[in-house]
Amino acid sequence: MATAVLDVIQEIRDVPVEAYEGPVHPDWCPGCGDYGVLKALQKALAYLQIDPSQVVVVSGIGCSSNLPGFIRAYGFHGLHGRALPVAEGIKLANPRLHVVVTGGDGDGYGIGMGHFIHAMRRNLDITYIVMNNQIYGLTTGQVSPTSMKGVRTKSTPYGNIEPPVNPIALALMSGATYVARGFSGDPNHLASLVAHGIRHRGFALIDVFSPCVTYNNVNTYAWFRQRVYRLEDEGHDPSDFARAVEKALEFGDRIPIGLFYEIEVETYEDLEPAYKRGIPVDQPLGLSPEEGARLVQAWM
Ligand SMILES: Cc1ncc(C[n+]2csc(CCOP(=O)(O)OP(=O)(O)O)c2C)c(N)n1
Repeated sequence: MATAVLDVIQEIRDVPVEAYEGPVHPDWCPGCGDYGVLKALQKALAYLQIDPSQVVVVSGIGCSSNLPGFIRAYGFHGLHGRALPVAEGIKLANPRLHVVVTGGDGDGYGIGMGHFIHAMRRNLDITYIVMNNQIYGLTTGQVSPTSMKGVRTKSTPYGNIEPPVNPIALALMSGATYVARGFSGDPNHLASLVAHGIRHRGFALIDVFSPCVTYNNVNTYAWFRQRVYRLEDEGHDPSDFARAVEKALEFGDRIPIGLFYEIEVETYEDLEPAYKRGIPVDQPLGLSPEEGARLVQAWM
């Protein structure tokens, strides 16, 4: 698996993505790291030849959470921090769909933290991409759960006194079965991590360093370029849990990106007793067509 991530980089580089381009152009700031994440997701879907009608992209609130509006697929733009429970409901109702959740560090590791841990513990077959810019972008630059200690932001003018959350270590400890980190400045590597994450059966976290060029002037592209290195280039074995934990704690002059850990175990869907009767989307609703039409009218 260590080489598999790098193996597809060449193929994914030139894959055409037009089929996944939505009619709305992103309104992110010029240079925002989230453009690279959108492109990486489109490339991953194109590489895997997944039809847009088979994909649901779910989000909460934030600049990054606007992503479902910019990709050609089904989408759900929900409440701040509540993307994962919505995604779990969609996946359980119709496990044939590819469910991808996209959002920010504030959305996922702040207000959505409880959902994050429980989704990983359950191992539903969902791909979660977190655009981690270490700041609240949409609300114009307040400190976030992944902001580094000491940084001055709009809400911490004397320096942040809180230590940051470590999403990679947290994912490993919470039972995520695919744990990776990408960087918007290395887009084909990121696309290949996303493709492997979508193909993985079980909960996949892809935390992405996605620089906010407007409100975070510390963790810039240049800052990351000086520090990041690919785990795959160093022969890291993603089946080695203890080594993955060690790598998760590395954050300083050198910062690893790549696939930290992957394991195949039963998913929540494999174990769900209610599926013995078939999956919900195939079950009759128990309503007459007339009653169904009346309810749809009432909701519109
Ligand atoms: C319940 C609730 N609390 C707070 C907000 C205000 N709010 C909107 S986006 C956001 C943070 C976004 O940060 P992040 O998820 O990191 O996304 P980014 O904009 O940086 O991509 C906050 C606090 C809200 N919309 N709803």
